[in-house]
Amino acid sequence: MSLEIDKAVAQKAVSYNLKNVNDVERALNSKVSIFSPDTKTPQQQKQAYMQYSQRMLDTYYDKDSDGVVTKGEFEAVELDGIKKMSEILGFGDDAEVDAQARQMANLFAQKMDINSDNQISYKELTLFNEIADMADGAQDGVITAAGETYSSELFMKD
Ligand SMILES: [Ca+2]
Ligand SMILES: [Ca+2]
Ligand SMILES: [Ca+2]
Repeated sequence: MSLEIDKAVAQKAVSYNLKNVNDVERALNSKVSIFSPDTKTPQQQKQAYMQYSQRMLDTYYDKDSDGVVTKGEFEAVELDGIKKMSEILGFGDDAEVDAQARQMANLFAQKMDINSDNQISYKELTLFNEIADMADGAQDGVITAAGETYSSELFMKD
């Protein structure tokens, strides 16, 4: 495992522990770099995406640490993030906001589970991260939060 991937995964912590407006700002402006100086060939790049994706799942989504991220675990983490963000930004916490957040997290988890086996695999997250990386115009291992948003919008389209 490269130091770059360790560092990138650690840098994402703020996005999964939102506490105040500063955190939200940092999360929305986040930018990680997952390629090392040795990441050169397309195979090495693929390896970096896969390792980063597996580490992200292990670190932030596998809540019961059983080595598997269920669709439910993924959805719960995403819902928590959406709800915290709307709470901090003052979008309120009424039934409508709550229903929208639930719908969004549910749809995202459903689309992320490409093969519909009720688990989110590193392969599925790898595809997401490859698209997120390319969204800034360069497949250079630099993934921005804006790229992730672009990728999730693409995933959630029919
Ligand atoms: Ca699990
Ligand atoms: Ca799956
Ligand atoms: Ca990029």
